Amino acid sequence: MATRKTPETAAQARPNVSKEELLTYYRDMLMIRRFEEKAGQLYGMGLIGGFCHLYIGQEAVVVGLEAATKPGDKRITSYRDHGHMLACGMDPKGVMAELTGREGGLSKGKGGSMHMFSKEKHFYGGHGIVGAQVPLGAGLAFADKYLGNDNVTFAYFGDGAANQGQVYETFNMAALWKLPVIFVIENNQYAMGTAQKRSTSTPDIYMRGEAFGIPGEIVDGMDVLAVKAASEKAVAHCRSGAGPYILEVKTYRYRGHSMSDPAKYRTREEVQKMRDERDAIENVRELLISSGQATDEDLKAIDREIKAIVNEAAEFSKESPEPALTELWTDIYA
Ligand SMILES: Cc1ncc(C[n+]2csc(CCOP(=O)(O)OP(=O)(O)O)c2C)c(N)n1
Ligand SMILES: [Mg+2]
Repeated sequence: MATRKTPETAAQARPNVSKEELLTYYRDMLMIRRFEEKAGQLYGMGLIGGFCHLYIGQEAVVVGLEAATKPGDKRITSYRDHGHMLACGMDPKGVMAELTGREGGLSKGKGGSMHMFSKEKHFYGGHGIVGAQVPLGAGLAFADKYLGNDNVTFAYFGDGAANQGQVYETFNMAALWKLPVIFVIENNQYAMGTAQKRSTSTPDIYMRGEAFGIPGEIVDGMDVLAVKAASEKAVAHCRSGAGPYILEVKTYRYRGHSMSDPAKYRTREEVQKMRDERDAIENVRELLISSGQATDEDLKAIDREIKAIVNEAAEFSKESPEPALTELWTDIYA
């Protein structure tokens, strides 16, 4: 097996990360992974219908970004949204029951994988139209600016979505009006079966912000500490009233685009290499163990706790009843 590259450098570069902090990120990333593995199983059993896009491999992106948020901050993303919901504190039972289309789901079983919301946690979807969440995210930031608070909006989108025209219309308005929005490009290198180099004229997408005067940077999305540090910087910029910021987070999805992806556009070896050498959860695990901050047994205990929560969510998502027919014409207009 190939050697890992991140833990040693991460330990050297950031010696002041506390044990508690590292354990929190470990736990939060593992929660997303175990949840998604379970969702994949339920899909295979026919309990989840329609589309289902898993976040496995990308966990460090949302966990690192959420680490710099405060209550009141907002987030909006695409259809690859289960991890974002868990990371902002939405109930795993409600997320899983939405996937199975049940009454106990966060959209009462009427939205499914791609259409879940939480006003309480300021999670504004879950959007199936590629790129559509980007202008909506700017709108959320506009509202906060108008109200005069210091909240920040995180608008997540993919490398494929970054080629949508509406993204650049949004960049222009966000820069013009100095909106407190962080544009997070989750560059997982593929848009369905299309590799970034086949679809995108430049290797680094964040540079497109320059045309609008929006600063930005590249972030290693397989290193949760690097993501957190970049998030803090971007948040400080936005809260200060300086306008939008772009974070292009380089990441990788281990599973197919959705559950129905034959994955013929890349080799098994490519995926295995990322898992072996760069996995974000494994990196934090090794950092905790090599620095003597946790034992293998401590981390196994965390895994058992998480599996119990996820199993409970799965049971709930099977037992919760299907929505009543009368629910068909409710929740249509706010
Ligand atoms: C406007 C629009 N065009 C096409 C599609 C079909 N489609 C769904 S996902 C996707 C790829 C998007 O890739 P990316 O933005 O990189 O996000 P990722 O799936 O990698 O997270 C496409 C083309 C769509 N849903 N909406
Ligand atoms: Mg992509």
